[in-house]
Amino acid sequence: MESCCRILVLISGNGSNLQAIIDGCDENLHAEVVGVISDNPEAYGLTRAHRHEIDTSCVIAHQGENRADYDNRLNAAIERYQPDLIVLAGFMRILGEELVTKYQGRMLNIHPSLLPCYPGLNTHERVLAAKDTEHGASVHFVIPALDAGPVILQAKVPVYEGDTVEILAERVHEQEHAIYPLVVKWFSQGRLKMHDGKAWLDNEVIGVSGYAPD
Ligand code: NHR
Ligand code: GAR
Repeated sequence: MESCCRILVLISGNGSNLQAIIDGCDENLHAEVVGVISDNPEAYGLTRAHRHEIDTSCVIAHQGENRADYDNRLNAAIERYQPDLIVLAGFMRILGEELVTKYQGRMLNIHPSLLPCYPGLNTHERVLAAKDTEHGASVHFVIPALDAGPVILQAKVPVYEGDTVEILAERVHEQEHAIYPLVVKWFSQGRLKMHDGKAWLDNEVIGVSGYAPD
């Protein structure tokens, strides 16, 4: 890709994945984080963005506001950045079909489970309750159906007896920080696409469990 990929990151909280992507972009001439939007004005990720002189906006849901009105305000904030890629990084609001469709193929999410297992919230709790021995994270294209878009890359972690939610979450986070910047790099290089409801890397379909080198 000749021109720089303009990346907009949406957060709600700590922003450790945002940090990993900022750090990854520092080493990648193809990509730049041009803005960070948070639905939470207290999100620590906003401080991280400011440290890197990255522009930030907050789009805070009003009490009683319906989802369509929120999405319209979010859409206006997004448009100001003219992004080539939108990265959801711990963004905690479900987005409506119109907004997602507008950016389909240009919107990524990282989800803390081995999708299609455990879509939705509280994944670490559910993995422990089920006594699973394996857990992980998935990067996927966002489609209107929640956590159901085509998976691009997964990382697995073991679950040990005696693990707590905190310990397990930290183990998953470490893997997230490795895989998310890599996927962003692929996209910014023009190697990663979505079509026919599937993810493609270098013109090859990515399998349902994400890219795995032979
Ligand atoms: N929007 C669409 N249309 N599709 C997806 O795949 C999306 C999405 C928005 C966010 C991230 C997702 C995750 O990785 C994500 C994927 C929030 C909720 C949720 O239930 C679920 C999944 C994800 C993000 N949010 C509550 C809501 O009513 C609010 C919860 C809260 O504020 O604590 O929006 O897990
Ligand atoms: C990450 O583990 C991400 O997978 C998860 O929230 C964390 C955000 O951490 N995402 C969701 O649960 C989305 N519903 P971060 O703010 O430090 O990047």
